[in-house]
Amino acid sequence: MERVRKLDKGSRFCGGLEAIASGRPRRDYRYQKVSAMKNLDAVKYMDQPTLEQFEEAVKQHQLVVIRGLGQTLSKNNTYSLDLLEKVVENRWIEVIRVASRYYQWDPKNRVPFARVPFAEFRDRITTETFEGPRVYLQDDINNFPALRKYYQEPVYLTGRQVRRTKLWVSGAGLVTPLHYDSVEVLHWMMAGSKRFVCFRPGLRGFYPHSIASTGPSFSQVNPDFPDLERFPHFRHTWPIEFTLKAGELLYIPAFYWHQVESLDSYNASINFLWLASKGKNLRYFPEFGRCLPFLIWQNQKIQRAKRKENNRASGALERGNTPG
Ligand SMILES: O=C(O)CCC(=O)C(=O)O
Repeated sequence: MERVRKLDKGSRFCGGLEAIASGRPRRDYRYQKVSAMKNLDAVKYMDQPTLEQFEEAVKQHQLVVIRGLGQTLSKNNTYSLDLLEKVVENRWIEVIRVASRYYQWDPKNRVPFARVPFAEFRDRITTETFEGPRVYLQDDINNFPALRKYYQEPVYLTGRQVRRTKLWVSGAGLVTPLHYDSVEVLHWMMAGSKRFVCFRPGLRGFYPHSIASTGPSFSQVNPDFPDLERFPHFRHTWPIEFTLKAGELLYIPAFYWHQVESLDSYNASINFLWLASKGKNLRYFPEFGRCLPFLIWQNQKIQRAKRKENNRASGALERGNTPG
């Protein structure tokens, strides 16, 4: 019997009616010939789970959306541009600057990061057009120490050594290319919403950039418009698509592929990263090995940032101030 089932109208997983209504491309290429049943419980929705219940899901290596916590975590509930402006006080921030909403970069070079004053960033995201050049704030939360007053760390981070916490702020339509992280991620949507297209771990079908490139964990395929002549095996992959709304937290297990589209005119989120267990790294060894040089580079960057932070703090103490 033909096991292939055509995902059609309005399916949560194929960008059907919903996609047509929103003007997004309707996917009708062959990789959508997915067993819909297979994806039915690909995302586990949990209402204010206990830490133990969450741990169980982490063990299952499954995508989890946690609901009902937004109110508890945010201490004022409105993560607006105004609030950020107040917190950042027009300091210089790190953004990526790209030519269009679907961006790729030359894998021989680094991602096009730039430093701009916050006011310039604010100006740009409030005036940029859907298809024109874009900026995306993706910076370490340590550069916004005053923001910590406005949120509480989720209880699900208890007992984990969080390696990095990042703030993400973007305008509508911006798409982070398909990639996987070799760390575990908890992505908390503070304002706006994002469309996630995820795939279970694996290398076949995803055509990641070369191991010698600056993006060995980034796919060359754009799942919204896959070039199946160049990337024929991509048709055998199974997308899991869903929208993460403000107040929700998404657990992305290490090595899961994800492409992320910002949907609202203003989107803000914080993500927390911690190292995957040795067991997971062993289980996904080919994926892990591919991004080892990147991990080492990132670790050095984190250490440098920590040293800078310590120097700043001890400088402040010497001047009789407490660190910010
Ligand atoms: O929000 C985005 O644009 C990308 C987020 C992401 O890749 C992550 O949280 O791991």
